[in-house]
Amino acid sequence: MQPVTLTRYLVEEQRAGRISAELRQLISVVVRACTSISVAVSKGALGGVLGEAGTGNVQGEAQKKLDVISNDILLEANAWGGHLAACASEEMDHAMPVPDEYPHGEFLLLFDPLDGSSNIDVNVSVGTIFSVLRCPKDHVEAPTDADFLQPGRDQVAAGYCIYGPQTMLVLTTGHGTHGFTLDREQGLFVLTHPRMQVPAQTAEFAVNMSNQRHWEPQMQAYVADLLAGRDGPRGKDFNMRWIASMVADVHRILTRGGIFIYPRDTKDPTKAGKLRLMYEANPMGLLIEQAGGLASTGRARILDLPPEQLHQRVPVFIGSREEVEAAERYHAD
Ligand code: P6P
Repeated sequence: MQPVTLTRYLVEEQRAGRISAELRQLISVVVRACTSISVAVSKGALGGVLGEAGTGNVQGEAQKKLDVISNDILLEANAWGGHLAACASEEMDHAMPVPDEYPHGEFLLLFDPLDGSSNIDVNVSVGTIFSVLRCPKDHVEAPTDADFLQPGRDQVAAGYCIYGPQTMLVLTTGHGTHGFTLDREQGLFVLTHPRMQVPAQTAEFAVNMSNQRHWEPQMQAYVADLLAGRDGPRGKDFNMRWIASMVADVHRILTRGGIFIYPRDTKDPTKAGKLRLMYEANPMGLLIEQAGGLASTGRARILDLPPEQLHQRVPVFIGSREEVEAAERYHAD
């Protein structure tokens, strides 16, 4: 049987009435931009794209050259198509409406153009995370940040592209989570992981242990019991992985199970966690839930959170259903 390309998958989803022609076009444009980002990332030192850009972003983080390059690639690719009203990005203070010389469409696009960029210079997997929302009332002439403040359950599509040993796209339009691998020779994505399922149980957790002294007592107790292993209350040994690239850690969890945690901590009491709700936790949460997993703040479902700010942060417990539920029990104070 002929391999199913992303183009064929999207045409068949549209024919089945599960996505519109406009959403199909939007996803195709975003994925083409990710292919360009994959080329830029893979050049590394040969492309003069490593290192700092010498600028900072709204998060107060120093931008890498590839952060800025990836952001520009996504903005340029999505400007003229007529399917978007505006973009919002980790790298931009505020939402950016589509230029007036182009028609405005019914969708809003959010992205972290290059997540995990601290790993770029050491050649560890990084990725692009994206989320698609509808414009309020399906059309907004002058979009603002407020138009993006919709709960994650309202996303019409979400995905990431991971730039690792393989470049892979993992996508959901609300009908399961599916993985596509880039065939570089033909320059197209092939469906290689249909209907991904997160195993309900796991013996592997992902957390940055160096923050342990800053965690809430509930989080301390939960992780202490993981570390106690088979002699402790959990009755089994756990393994730990931390890549410090959310796309890579979540991809491993989608593939073999696990729980990824970035909890609230007291390092900076003004922040509710490190990860951003709108373009990290929400898209990853939809992908994981569509694959049978759970996405929680430890106390509430991430996709139900009513956003208050475009760049707001949120505690994240995401992955294997039964393990996220176990972590929630420790936080059910
Ligand atoms: P830390 C990358 O900067 C990121 O936003 C996520 O991709 C990753 O999971 C996390 O931060 C790593 O944070 O504190 O371990 O460097």
